[in-house]
Formats: sequence, structure tokens, C-alpha cells
Amino acid sequence: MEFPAEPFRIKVVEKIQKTTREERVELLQQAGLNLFNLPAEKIYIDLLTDSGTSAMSDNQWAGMMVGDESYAGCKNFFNFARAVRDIVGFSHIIPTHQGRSAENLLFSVILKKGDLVPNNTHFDTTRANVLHNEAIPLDLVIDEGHDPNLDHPFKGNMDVDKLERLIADKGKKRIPLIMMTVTNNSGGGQPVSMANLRQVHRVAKKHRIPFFLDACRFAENCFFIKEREPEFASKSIPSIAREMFSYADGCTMSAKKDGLVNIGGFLAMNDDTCYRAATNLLILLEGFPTYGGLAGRDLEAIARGLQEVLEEDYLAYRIGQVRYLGELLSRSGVPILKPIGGHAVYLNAREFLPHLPQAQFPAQALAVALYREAGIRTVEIGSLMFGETDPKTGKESYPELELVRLAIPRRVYTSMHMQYVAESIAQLYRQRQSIKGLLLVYQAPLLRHFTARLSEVE
Ligand code: PM9
Repeated sequence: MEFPAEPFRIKVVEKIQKTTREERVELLQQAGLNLFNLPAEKIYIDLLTDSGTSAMSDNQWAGMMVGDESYAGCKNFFNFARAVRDIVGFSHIIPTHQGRSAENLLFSVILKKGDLVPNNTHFDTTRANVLHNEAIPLDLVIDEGHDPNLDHPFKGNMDVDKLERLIADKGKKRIPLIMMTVTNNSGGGQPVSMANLRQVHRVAKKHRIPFFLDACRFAENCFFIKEREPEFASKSIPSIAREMFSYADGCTMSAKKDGLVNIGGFLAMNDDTCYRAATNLLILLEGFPTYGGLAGRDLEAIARGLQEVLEEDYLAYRIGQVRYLGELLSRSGVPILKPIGGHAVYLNAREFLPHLPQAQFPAQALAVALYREAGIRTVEIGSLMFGETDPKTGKESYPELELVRLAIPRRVYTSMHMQYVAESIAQLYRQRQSIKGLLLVYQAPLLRHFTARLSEVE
């Protein structure tokens, strides 16, 4: 079956609210045309993120009831550590309250001023945490990864020649770690192949540079490997995951994605010295090493979520649902990034709104219009998120891609919701000429998209 039906049935429902266009126009004005500022209850379909928005299973909810809230050594920590170690195989597992705190711990102990961090593409929090430690994030995704119309099975791969050249030019002393994001969120939720992971592993090993995975969507990446790399067609998803992690020395993880929970994360590694330093910082910033900023019940939900996420019928449904939405849009002629990613469909705003220059934030303008017309919230991944204003000259730099991401929460929406989204976007596409550009009214120095305020160009 091309789009497998849900491998679950629904036991609890949550009402969602429809609003009028007039209400949404008013709400957008109050929000400074920033969708992060909208009250969530005024959103009909919320595709802002797939992070922390999953529906937990009855098994996970049952796990919440056996939360052991002892300060130290709670039983759920041991279940959590066992579940994580079964998948990643690293010696040390540090729980954190979410992914960016794992990044902060890792980078704080491993980076110094002027260091370089190669990645396929840094996610925004990863980039910001590297910069916060006065190091430089470098994106070395393959050239194919920059072309939104090119079909390639593993567009998240790292350009290994570029990586070798970087090490030869800058010297390995300036590169304390190599990172790979699976799947590559900022590049369109595109997977990384096992072949590429092996190559990067070989380069890292040759130069004795630690290799870490940003593993937020590791299970979705494994599904693509099984589907697209013939060598893995008959392998089980857990065995693919084990092989994937075997090429790395550690990982950061936001369990809010492929942990199928609403909060949580971890940092895992083999190196004892790095572990000790990160643990000391953990106690200062997050909490004791057996809870790391989480309740015992949260640790139990992660332990169970990590097992469920590796079930093949779940992954076939998950990837299938995202693909279903993408194909409905493609059939209506809406320009989307190809191939369709694992957790999201990305609208190509440059092609959707060719009349708007990058200086007028076409992707944000499209996201705002979609909320105004249909009550659907999405997120901009373009010049608002990744553009920068030079503080000295005031000059703007722009990213290559202008995308609007429709991130699909896990196990939350039905295929009828996907049809509503596709029809609303197709309708907006037909009236695209009416969409106006935007101007920045306020921006923060780091991660500006979260708090920016904008207005419409008249
Ligand atoms: N990703 C996302 O929506 C949530 C934050 S922005 C609305 O895609 C990667 C690849 C991510 C990611 C978060 C983090 C940080 C690290 N790497 O949000 O701190 O996609 O748990 O994870 C978001 P936390």
C-alpha cells in the first residue's frame, strides 16, 4: 500500500477551533506577523513543528503513572538509559530537558574560540549554540542538497571532499568534532545514507576527530535507508539504527521528535573525560545526572517512545502520511522541495511568490497568508530564520533557500486533515499574486525568528 493507514486507533480526542478570517487578521496584527506569537488555541491545524507535539500511546501514558520521582537514582532513569543504550550503544547517557541543552553541554566542554564545526546543515539551535561558544558552524551538505527541484535519494549527505579539504586547509586541531544531522532538517528533512555515514566515519577516524550525530529524527532516517539503500532492504530498523550509531562517537538528541514525547532529550558519548565535564555542567544547569531536568515519568515515556518509534508499521505510516500531503500538493502544481522529506513538506516560497524579492521575506509572507486564509500555522525556514543583518553595515545576507515548512506532528492529524491542508494551499496558490512582502520592525541579535516583529509592505 502506498500510503498505509494509521497503525493505531484513537482513544482520546482534543477539540480544535476554527476561527474567522477577520479574527485571524486581528490576531496576526497583535502577533507582529510572527506566527510564534499566536495563541495556539486560535490555530486550526498546527504544523509549526513536529517537536514536542506527538500524541503519546496508551503504553507511554501508562508509563507516566509508574514515574518514580526520587531525586536520585529513580527506576525510570535505568529504564531510559537501557532503552537509549540499546539503540545508540554509547557508554555514557546524560538525560537533558531537550535537544538544545544537550548541544549546549557538548559544545561548552568541547569547543573553544575560533574552532570550526562541520555539519551537513546545522539546525538553528545547533548553529546558535556553536556561535554562543565563539566557534564557527560550517555547512558541508552535498551540492545536490541546495537544489530544491532535484530528486536525490540522500540529499542530506555530507560532501566528504569538502570535509577532507577543510581538515587539510584549517588543520584538525581547529576541528574538535564533526557533526551530522539525521535527517537533515534545515535542508528539507532529507536523509543521510549509511554509505555516507561510513565515509564520514572513516575521515573522522583517520584524523582522530570525534564524530557526533544530531539524532533527533534517527528512526525516520533509518526508514529511508531501508527503503533506498538496497543493502538494507531486508534488515530490521533496530539493526539499521545500531549500525548508524556504530559509526559515531556520540550524539545529541531531542526526544521531542523521534522519542515520541512532549519533552526530553539526551547527550550520549563514549569518551570518559568529555562525559565527566558534561556531567559537572549538567548538575549546574539541568539537574542531577539521573534526571537531567526531567521528571521520572518523562524518562519512562521516552524509554517507551524510543521502542515504539522503531516499529516498522509506525514508520511506514509516518513517512507515508508526509508523502501523501506532498503528493497532493505536487498534483495541484504547488512548488515543493523534492524529494518529500521525512517529517515535513517544504513549500518553495521563491517559486510560489516570484514577485517578492528575498529582502521582503517571501517565505514568511507565505506562512502569514496561509494562517490568514486557512488557520494553518507553519514555520518559515528562509531569510527570517537564517538571514543576518551585519551590525556594522546594516547589510542583510540571505540563505539560498526560501522555504515554508509544514511539519507534521507524529500520530496527531488524520489524512482528512492532510486533505484540508493541501486544498487550502492549492487555493492560496491560485491567488498568490495578492500576497504582499514583509519588512522587519524588530529583531533580536540571535535566533531572531522566534521574537521578530514584521509589517506588510504597502
Ligand atoms: N527542532 C523544529 O521545529 C524545534 C525547535 S524550533 C521550533 O524542527 C535539530 C535537527 C532540530 C532541533 C529542533 C534541535 C533542538 C536540534 N537539532 O528543540 O531543543 O530539528 O529539543 O531540539 C525543532 P530542541
